[in-house]
Amino acid sequence: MNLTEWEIHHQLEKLYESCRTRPLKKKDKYIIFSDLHIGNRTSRDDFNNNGEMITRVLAEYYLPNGYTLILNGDIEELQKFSCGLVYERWHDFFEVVTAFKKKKRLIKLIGNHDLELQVLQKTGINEELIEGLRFSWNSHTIFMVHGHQASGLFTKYNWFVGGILKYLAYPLHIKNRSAAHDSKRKYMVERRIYEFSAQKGILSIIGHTHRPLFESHSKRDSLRFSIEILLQDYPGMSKKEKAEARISIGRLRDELVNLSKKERKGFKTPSFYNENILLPCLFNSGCVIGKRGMTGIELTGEHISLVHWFDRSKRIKKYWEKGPVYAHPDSNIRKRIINKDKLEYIFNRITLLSPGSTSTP
Ligand SMILES: [Mn+2]
Repeated sequence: MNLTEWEIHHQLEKLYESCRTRPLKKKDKYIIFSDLHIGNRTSRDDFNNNGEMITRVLAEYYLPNGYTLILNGDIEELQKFSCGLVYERWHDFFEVVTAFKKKKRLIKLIGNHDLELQVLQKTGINEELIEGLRFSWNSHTIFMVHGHQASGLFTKYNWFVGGILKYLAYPLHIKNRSAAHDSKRKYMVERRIYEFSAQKGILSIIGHTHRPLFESHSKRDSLRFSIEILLQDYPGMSKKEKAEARISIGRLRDELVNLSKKERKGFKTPSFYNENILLPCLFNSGCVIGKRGMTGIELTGEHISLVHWFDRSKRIKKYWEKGPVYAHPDSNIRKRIINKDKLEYIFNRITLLSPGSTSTP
């Protein structure tokens, strides 16, 4: 049995009201990763894809560059593996997380796959485990939550589902049918948190669905949007700008064509918000277990960016390296910025485009 829409909304509201608020200051720097699903380091462990890369990126890039690490849920995969094994096998990763904690630069949120941690003895990196977090930025709010709280089924029966997965499904090698694999449920979670955020005029950052979202746009929408803007600006560009724009348009077009091919094979990435005006209030950091790298969100007092880290020695798309890319020293590790915008611009749009804006001074 599922929760009703009203119950889910009420649950989000309660969580929103109860969580701590911290100011987001101009010089602050946060990196948000979610959905690591860390396992036992065997072939059945999804974290194997990028586990070594994220360990290095955190230790050599985000830690020395002064970022605070936000782990937004589904960090330890406790529906499939035991806690002790996860920490033991990925000791090197948790050591880096502990280094952030020692500098008081770690925030860890709960997800549905690591929900067990709530009842286990909270020590080390889980000492201050939280369910939600609010940032105040000028007079605005950024709300952070894993996202399973908006999925009726998982909230009420997570223990049951977890038990089944670990003790029954996993030994029989039944594929994990969690929200990430069920596009309809994905859509519902995103839509509910979108509506919740739009109604409140806040910006929300979630994980859980493994689908990176920037300003409520899926990858397909973002690509179309970027092409459209470049085409509009094209006539007024200088010769040099036109040459650069042609390269960018070509790259975006390739990516869009590729996405369409994938969709025809059955991977639907729907543009699901049937609204005339889409508010840029929903962001999703994606996940760390992708075959072609990991995505995360960088948040500073001025900007928000969706970033993609990948290993260029692995099978990657050729055009990914054509744009501005950060090359991590002495490695094949690369970072590209998928989207970036000013917080001020985003909040202006959220405020001015929301239905209630005409009545507030
Ligand atoms: Mn999840």
